[in-house]
Amino acid sequence: METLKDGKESSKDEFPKVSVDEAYDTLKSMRVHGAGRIARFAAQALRDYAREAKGKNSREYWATVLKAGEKLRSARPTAVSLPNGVNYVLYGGRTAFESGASVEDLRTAVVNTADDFLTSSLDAVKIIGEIGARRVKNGDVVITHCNSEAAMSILKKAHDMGKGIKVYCDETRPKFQGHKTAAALAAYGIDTTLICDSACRVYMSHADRTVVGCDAIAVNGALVNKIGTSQVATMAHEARVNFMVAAETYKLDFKTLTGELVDIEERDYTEIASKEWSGHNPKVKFSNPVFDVTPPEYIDFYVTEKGIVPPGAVFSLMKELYQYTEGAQARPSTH
Ligand code: RUB
Repeated sequence: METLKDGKESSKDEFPKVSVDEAYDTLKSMRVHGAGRIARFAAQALRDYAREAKGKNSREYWATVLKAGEKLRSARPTAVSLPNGVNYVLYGGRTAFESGASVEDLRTAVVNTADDFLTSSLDAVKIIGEIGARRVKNGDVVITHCNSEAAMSILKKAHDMGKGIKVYCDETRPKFQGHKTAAALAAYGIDTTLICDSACRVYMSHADRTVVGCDAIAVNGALVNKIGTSQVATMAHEARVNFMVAAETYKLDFKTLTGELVDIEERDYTEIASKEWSGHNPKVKFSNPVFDVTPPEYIDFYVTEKGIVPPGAVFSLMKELYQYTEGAQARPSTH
């Protein structure tokens, strides 16, 4: 455990130690979810694997670490934080491997790079809270969607600043992550109301702003986030309500620079209706895409740990960060 500057306990061991296979299953079944958390969970699992992995020589050791990274990276397809986090950890090892490091030096390089990622990811959430909260006004009514630690960081900081905000959380079907958000914000002392997804438009007319998290940012400034985000954004746009997105820079999806699209995860239908669902008629088909794309026109700005970024500036930010993290993907840029 480490103590951060504000005295709060942070951690390079945020999660229980698990094997790579267990980590993969945990990610796939969403027992750990949320883009930032899955990145840290995978980075921690990879670090713990690298700490104990064996190899007769550097080449053999490095091959097993790469294989573990590949498995973790493949657990969920949409949140780019997962491959970006894993790639960042591997980048530390690869630099050492290419310079002819011994197994022990390679191990140290991977472990240190993972710890660097874990610390800076948590720092980024805190900085986003501080920057974003300045944009929240006294007495604001805010709508949020799903369960985002970065979005909640903004809301909690605004509350700490005495802004007297009121938050509406929608349920976020099918997995109801909005319930978690509502419970966490209410426990923090924020005036919180849980609404069902279909009530969002009713409350949008009374809202001052919308704050959501992010799984991936495309080069054109579009946002990929939990299914339903684009509906909320469309309503905010229609009602002329400010739409802000909390996003660490390791949510930038660099593959979109070369025209690749972000994969949208499709999950099992039982998340929508159980097999025992009383109305189930075998002729009914199900579809369960769990992320959607919000066009840049509906987004006022991203709040990153580097500052406020309008959707139109995403390309420049990608170019700037890609230069110094070439081959490593982005990492939180707090230090
Ligand atoms: C969670 C989700 C969150 C983003 C951002 O989806 O869409 O809004 O991941 O979260 P899931 P954070 O529950 O399917 O992982 O700000 O915590 O990174």
